[in-house]
Amino acid sequence: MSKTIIAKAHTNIALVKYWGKKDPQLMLPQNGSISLTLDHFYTETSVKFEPTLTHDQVTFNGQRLTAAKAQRIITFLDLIRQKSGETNRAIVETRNHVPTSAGLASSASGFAALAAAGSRAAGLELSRSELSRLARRGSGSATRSIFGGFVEWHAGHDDASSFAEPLQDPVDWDIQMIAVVLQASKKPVSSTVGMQRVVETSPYYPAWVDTANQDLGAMRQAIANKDLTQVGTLAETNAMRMHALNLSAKPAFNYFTADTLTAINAVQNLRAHGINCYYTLDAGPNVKIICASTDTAVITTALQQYFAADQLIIAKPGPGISITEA
Ligand code: 2P0
Repeated sequence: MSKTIIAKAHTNIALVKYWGKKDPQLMLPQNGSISLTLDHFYTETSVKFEPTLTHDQVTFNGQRLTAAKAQRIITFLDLIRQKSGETNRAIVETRNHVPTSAGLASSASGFAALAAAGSRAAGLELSRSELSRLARRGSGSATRSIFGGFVEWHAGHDDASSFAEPLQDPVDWDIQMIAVVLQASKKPVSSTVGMQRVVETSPYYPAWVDTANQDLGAMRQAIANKDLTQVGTLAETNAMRMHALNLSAKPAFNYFTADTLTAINAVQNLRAHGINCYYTLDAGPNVKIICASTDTAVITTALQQYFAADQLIIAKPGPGISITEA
């Protein structure tokens, strides 16, 4: 009889970003990336394969999804069926533990949890590294969410060589992120579409790949040295280079809002006043501030000139996936 398996995966924020695929089918990235898994944001997903079903049933935050909305999840379940020989359809219930409408919902924790729960429910016993490869097929950033702490995703050159590994877990030094949660004011370009467009049209793309590869070595060293200044400086520069790709695409696009620039300026101003803090940005308007917990009060006080207290969420390094049987 098929079991119900529950998996929990935390989201991650890239410090050296993934922004472009060299193989969209296998989801192989153009460059490796390094991230920090966060404790505050996670997805819990249960999967059960059920002989009586004629279609996969997907419920997201308590709401049943239409087949069209669940298509990416169904395609991923098909991949699990193909690998395991499981022939039944599945009941999938997934819940994102992020603040309501925070815009931080991430395919990273979602596909990591689905890979872990789905593969186990289908009878596969995958290693963490095999799970990372499987999660990659759902969404690139999910490759990293299998692991806790600082994580590196090796770009690789084929399915077997493109997976993530822990760089440092647990993280036993003082580094955290303050997420500044902002509302998107315009229809965003999806990550998948945006990164493909920059690969195809930005004249700066080769320079991005070169510098991102250099950033990987420097970031590994900064993490090993537990050096917040170096981690933050490298992450901030890398993030802005990624966003510069978007500005240089044809047609150009960007994820910034006026509030994004306000938050960036606030971080720069704090730094000018001696506070060791840095920002990074992903495919949306939210700003994540990299800092030590000892500076939480001074940073949140400064940010509250512009934003409400509940727009500022403090996240610490978080764990890798956990898998349980219901
Ligand atoms: C990252 N992002 O490294 C980068 C930085 C956003 C900016 O990975 O097409 O949802 O599913 O592989 O992983 C977001 O893109 O894209 C992302 P797909 P994904 O975290």
